[in-house]
Amino acid sequence: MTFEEKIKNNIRLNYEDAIKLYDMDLLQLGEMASKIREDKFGRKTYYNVNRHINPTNICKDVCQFCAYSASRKNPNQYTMTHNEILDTVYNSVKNGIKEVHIVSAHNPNTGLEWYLEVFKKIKDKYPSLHVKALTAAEIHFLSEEYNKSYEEIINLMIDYGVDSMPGGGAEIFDEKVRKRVCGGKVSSDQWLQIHKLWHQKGRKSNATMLFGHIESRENRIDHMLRLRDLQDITNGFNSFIPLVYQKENNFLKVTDFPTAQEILKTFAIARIVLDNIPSLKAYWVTSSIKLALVAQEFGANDLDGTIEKESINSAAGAASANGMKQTEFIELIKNSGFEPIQRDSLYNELS
Ligand code: V47
Repeated sequence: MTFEEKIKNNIRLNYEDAIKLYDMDLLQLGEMASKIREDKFGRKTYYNVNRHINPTNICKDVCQFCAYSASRKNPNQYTMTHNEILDTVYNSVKNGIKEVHIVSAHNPNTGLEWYLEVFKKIKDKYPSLHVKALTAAEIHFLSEEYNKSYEEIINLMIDYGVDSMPGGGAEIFDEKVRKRVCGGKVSSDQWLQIHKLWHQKGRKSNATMLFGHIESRENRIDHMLRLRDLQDITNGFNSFIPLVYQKENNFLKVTDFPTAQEILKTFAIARIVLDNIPSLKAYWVTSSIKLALVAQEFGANDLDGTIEKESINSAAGAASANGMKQTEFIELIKNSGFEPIQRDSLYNELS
């Protein structure tokens, strides 16, 4: 049976099938992925009006790919006060944001309350603003640092007003590669366990995959299948986000970077293999906006959002420091032949 026949007959692709997809012609693969995308979303492409805030870059972990974290000797280290964070949120709310996406480094100096209380302060002032915050890597760090179980941290997040969890910290699940790129932080099993617990509370999250560094195609498929297995149990992931590795200012020695063709194949394969995660996000920050627009023809139905300011990937070379204007976003999606739809954080259509 061909891949097309398997997909048509709702027969899931297994690991061996999925690896073989990489050998297919790009356009043929794109056609298969596009068909699935069009059946689910037509020509609609979702985006969100959001703001990213990264309140501290002081980190007790050292991930080899990370250009954002500052060691304590780094003169550029910073930790925002709650008032500074609230001022940022205030200015962004005036600009119409519907979501604030708050992700920090693993700072052992602030205390647990600094991490959590700010969510309550934001929610008290802006009850309808969606707070997407704390990656599984941060939850693991807080759990170890403050001697609390994952469930205790998750219950606190809910009490303090976190609405959904971002997908960061997943990196690549293969244990050998993970050890080389981010040994010491949350393990793959722990990352999955934390999202499972979050989903069991009736909450939604996203899942990322950092690719284009030292991982293999096999590692990417393995990563997707571990997510697919968890999604079968919880149905809690809203979107899958392949993050393209940015090479500047970090410790990882990478010599071979993925071609645009390899990136687009990875998007298309994710759309085909991850049959149970509804949205595929082309995060324009790491793929570049041009490739993100092309990725719409390879299965992507979501381009994330306006962001306003971005520190993690821009530190590693991405052209995202100042976000994107909503009008520009809309024009770009329209001009690429798709229908821009503003969504909320849970994928309800707004306009
Ligand atoms: O976890 C760090 C990645 C992630 C680099 O859930 C890098 O909606 C590329 O998770 N090159 C944080 N990537 C960003 C993230 C995210 C972004 C947008 C939307 C959502 C969502 C989540 O950034 C980290 C890490 O995997 N990252 N360094 C780098 N050099």
